[in-house]
Amino acid sequence: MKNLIDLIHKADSIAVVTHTSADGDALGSSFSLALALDTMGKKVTVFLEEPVPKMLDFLPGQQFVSEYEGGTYDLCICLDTSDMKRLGKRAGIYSNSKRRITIDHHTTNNMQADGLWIDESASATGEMIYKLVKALNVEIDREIAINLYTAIITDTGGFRYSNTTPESHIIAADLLSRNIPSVDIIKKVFDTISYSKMFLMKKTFQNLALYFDGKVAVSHLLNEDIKSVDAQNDDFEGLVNVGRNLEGVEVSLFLREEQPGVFKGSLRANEYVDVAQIASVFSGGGHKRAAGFSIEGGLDECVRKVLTEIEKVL
Ligand SMILES: [Mn+2]
Repeated sequence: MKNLIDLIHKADSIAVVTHTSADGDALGSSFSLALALDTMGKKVTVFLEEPVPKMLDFLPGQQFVSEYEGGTYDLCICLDTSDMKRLGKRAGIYSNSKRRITIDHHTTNNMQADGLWIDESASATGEMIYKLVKALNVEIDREIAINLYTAIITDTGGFRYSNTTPESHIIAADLLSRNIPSVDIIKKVFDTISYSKMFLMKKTFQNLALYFDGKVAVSHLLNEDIKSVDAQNDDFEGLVNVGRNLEGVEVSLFLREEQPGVFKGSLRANEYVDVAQIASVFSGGGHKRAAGFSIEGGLDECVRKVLTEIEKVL
């Protein structure tokens, strides 16, 4: 922490980056940190790969988002990102900056940094940013609190996932005391469903299949289905839980065909399977009970390859 604070104090211009397909933790962490750094008088810019998804458009701090137009930053802070590949087109902003900080809670982080802070026990990167902002002596105002609360509820699934700790609740309680519209945030993040998401959910249910005595659920979306609606990135959020929530299921696999023959795989486990280990076979990563990877080939072939790896650890 002392090293991170030194690096931040020494920097004037600071870039903040996070992973592609940024979710509530990625964006909430980025905007809350940007707001805090701005309060400290830093020149802060947030670089994103995609526009902020509609379900997260209420997050304060979006005025710091900008297009990258070249230049080198004193410091680049990378959040919630385990691998350079996940920075997409913005990898150069990080690698070319004078100093680099990575703050993350993924178990399989392999980023290079001058200041590296990995805390696998944190439910969300937002929990770590909460501690950092406090350590920087910046007041956690309502705008910062909205971002951090969104980060924590996103990554804990509303305090439902096994990564939820007493500390998640203690931090959330402190954030709630700052007069944030928590009911509206929860409704927006978890309950409001776009038309395209409802269509993709219907397809996900239709395609659900069970293996290994019902311990493994597999579903998929084909590229043609995805293209038939104007699907946004957040429309895919949580579809892997359709299989995960079925009684008796330990592992849920969800494959989405991003381009013909190229699938993005999501894995979830309920109690005992380490899916990060399975994802790593396909050069992916993540957490013990939630991981992701990419795989190329036909649908049946991809399903078979992943099932083979799941069977080994079941
Ligand atoms: Mn996260």
